[in-house]
Amino acid sequence: RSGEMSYGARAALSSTHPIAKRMFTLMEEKHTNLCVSADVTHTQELLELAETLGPLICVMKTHVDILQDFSMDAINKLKELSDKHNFLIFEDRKFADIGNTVKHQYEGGVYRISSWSHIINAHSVSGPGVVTGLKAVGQSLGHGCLLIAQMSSQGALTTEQYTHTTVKMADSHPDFVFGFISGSKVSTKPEHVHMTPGVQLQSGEICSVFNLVFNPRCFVPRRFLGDELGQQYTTPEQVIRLKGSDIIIVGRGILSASDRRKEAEKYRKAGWEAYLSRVSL
Ligand code: S5P
Repeated sequence: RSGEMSYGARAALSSTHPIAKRMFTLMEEKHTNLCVSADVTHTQELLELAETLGPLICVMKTHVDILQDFSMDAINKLKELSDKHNFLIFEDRKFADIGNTVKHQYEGGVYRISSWSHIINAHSVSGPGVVTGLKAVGQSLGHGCLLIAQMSSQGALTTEQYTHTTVKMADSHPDFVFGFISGSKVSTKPEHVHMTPGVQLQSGEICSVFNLVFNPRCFVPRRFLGDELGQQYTTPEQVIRLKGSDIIIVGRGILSASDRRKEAEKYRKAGWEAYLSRVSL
């Protein structure tokens, strides 16, 4: 069964997309299935995250439209760090328009996403034209796309039928779509990558004296952390071992820690151990 194949074995399949191949290979090399969601508002902080967490992650996910000081100069530095630490860049733009519009949004504007992001994602709601449009720009650049098959937020409209149709849409574009954003494994193809957001380690740390003084979040029960706007969390163990996904996407679980590197290492370890227990089933 595909969930029990190693990342390395999946990288070696001839039908695996070049980006997925690179991803599976570096995951195996670096022993990580952690994607950090770098949801910060300043480029300096973004670059600091890339430098300190780079060795621990397989992918850095960005939302460049929340940066207050976006510049191509910062993006070029991010690209250098992605080479230095061997991780892929994923701009979480969630394209969702007609093919012609997304083509322009991907290639042009202020952000020129296609010039630097290895991976992008798209909603399938507008139909296959969204993929055709994005592919017209990204395929020749060697980039790849993930389709959003399920969402982590409460009340998401991604029904079973929607998810199923999204998988079929991916199947018709294997030369560009290499996987999914989803809560669980939605495709049976071992060449498909599944990336899951809405991940936090369940057991909260016992608050240290330092945290009691400087981190007021320490007092807040976990169910109120980050989900007052509908976000829902599961653990790395659940996502990788039970739900059969491949990569955990973690934002605030790491970003709100006082020591981000130490926290990221906890997530890397939890995700990797869950993977090892799955492949050795
Ligand atoms: O269904 C989704 C899809 C995505 S890509 N739910 C999500 O939360 N995301 C993104 O993952 C979201 O935009 C954010 O950047 C990240 C989750 O952040 P966290 O702080 O809740 O871990």
